[in-house]
Amino acid sequence: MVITQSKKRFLDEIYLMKDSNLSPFVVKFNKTLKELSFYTKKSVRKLSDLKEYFYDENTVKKILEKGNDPEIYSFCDIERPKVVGELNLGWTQINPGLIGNEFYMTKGHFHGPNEAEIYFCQEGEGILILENQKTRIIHPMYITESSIAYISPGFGHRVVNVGKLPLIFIAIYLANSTHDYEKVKREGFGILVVRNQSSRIPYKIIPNPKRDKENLSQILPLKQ
Ligand code: PAN
Ligand code: ZN
Repeated sequence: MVITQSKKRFLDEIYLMKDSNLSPFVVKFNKTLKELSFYTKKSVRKLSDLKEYFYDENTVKKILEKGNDPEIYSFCDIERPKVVGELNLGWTQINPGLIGNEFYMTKGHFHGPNEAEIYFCQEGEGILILENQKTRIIHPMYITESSIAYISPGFGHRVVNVGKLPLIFIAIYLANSTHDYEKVKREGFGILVVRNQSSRIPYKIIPNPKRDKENLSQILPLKQ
């Protein structure tokens, strides 16, 4: 059965009219368990899940061949019904570490063209990579405790932990939004965030050498 947009909207409105579907709630971040006190889904991403996402494939291979498979990050989500008007709440912890010269990071993804998101950084230090899907312009943002980032619709996003401690952030996004990982898996983002041993600042941003030369992105200066 084909459900048209207007029928879907109508069904969503019916759903939202039922009070029983909309019980408000409060959730707490449990520091000891490193998760939310309540969630509907928890995911752990190890190096083997991110094989194609790190630049240095040889180092990835060597680590896995030795029988090591470090946890890169974990995240819990409170997923609400996929109707217009509902929001999901996500919590992510990225561990500190490096694969070759590249810092631990999330896979990163693109949402649909009309789907914005907000990130709130609770603790740690990181770079939020934002890439405009249309223009491919990269907007790197420095985030740390209390930073709140508005991710406009159409911007792919990845978080890189450049600190020595875990980086923790909250995400608020549309419950009916879509997550596209394939594009990132295929070509990565336009920049890599790598260790910088010759400077006071322990990281630097470099263009992603794997990106097709014709598709090289313009990289804006890091926003503090
Ligand atoms: C976040 C991310 C979370 C994990 O909740 O899903 O940080 O990152 P990846 O999804 O890229 O593996 C979010 O942006 N949700 O839309
Ligand atoms: Zn997202």
